[in-house]
Amino acid sequence: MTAARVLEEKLASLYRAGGRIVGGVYLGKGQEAFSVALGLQLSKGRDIFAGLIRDQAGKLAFGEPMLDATRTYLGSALGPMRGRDGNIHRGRPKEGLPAMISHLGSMVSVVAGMLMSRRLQGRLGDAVGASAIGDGGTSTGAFHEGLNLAAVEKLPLIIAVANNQYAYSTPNNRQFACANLVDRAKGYGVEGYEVDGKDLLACLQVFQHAISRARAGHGPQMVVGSLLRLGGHGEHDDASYIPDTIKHSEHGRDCLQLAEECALERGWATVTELAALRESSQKEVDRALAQTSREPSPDPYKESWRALATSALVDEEK
Ligand SMILES: Cc1ncc(C[n+]2csc(CCOP(=O)(O)OP(=O)(O)O)c2C)c(N)n1
Ligand SMILES: [Mg+2]
Repeated sequence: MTAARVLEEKLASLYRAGGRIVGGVYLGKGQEAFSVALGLQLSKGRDIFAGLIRDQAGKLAFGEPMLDATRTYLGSALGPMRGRDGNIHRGRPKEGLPAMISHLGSMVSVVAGMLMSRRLQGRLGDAVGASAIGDGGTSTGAFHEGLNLAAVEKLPLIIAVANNQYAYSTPNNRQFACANLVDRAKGYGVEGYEVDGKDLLACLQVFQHAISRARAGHGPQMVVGSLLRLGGHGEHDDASYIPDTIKHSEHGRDCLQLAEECALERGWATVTELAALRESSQKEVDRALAQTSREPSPDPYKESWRALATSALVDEEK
């Protein structure tokens, strides 16, 4: 969580400084606990994790190298997308990290398809696949079709719904009429859970349970975490439409600060250790950026314009 926060703070300042980052910057501030609790409990090499634009923390926890993020944002030819895809559209399908197509539901059927193909080839084993989604994304056709298919096929799919109260500027009460998004799980015969998405321990527990249910053959599991996006939709957006009453409510509390308070209270870390953690994250981010800055951009005259799946990253899922 700390590494993701420090990295994203740095990406935000590079974006504001101008010139270094082409395209948007979309951050996960306030969503790190929910994201990390999932990414940490999946295992790279066995499971699949389709994180979205607010899942920097979960991706690092899953094992995506920090360089993948800096190289994609800064357009290095040595990055996983060879400097040709912007910001968050990166992945390593062979390692269980499908590249994000869209934030709005398309990854549910991608992960379901990856699980189906492994099953048909007899190599699914006890792997699970996780697909992140936002509150807004749960109203798209892609989400409903993907979830329905996964439920019918009883796929070991975890759907992590980060309900950050807004889809860009549209609040929950203009998005859906059900009492809680978890009701959508019931409608498809899927097991669903609600959790305080700012509470790291609660998130770890609920994802542990959901992942073990999926591994044990109980079909898709939907976890809805409530939290607040502690920033704009992207760094271009000042989020002025979010009222102060919400920002200053329980929803608006910072999950990283809460996790640090929890670690201190329980004696799991000291103030000095937490400061050292921030410092080592800072160094890691600085190293990744310094290395990326020395790397070449893609050369359009020499570039092979074939797709990701034909490069060294050839997808074992095909
Ligand atoms: C078809 C389509 N419409 C609109 C967008 C722009 N867009 C990207 S994310 C987003 C809001 C998504 O809200 P939510 O699912 O709640 O996720 P959050 O951004 O809150 O994490 C919008 C409108 C898009 N990418 N694709
Ligand atoms: Mg949202």
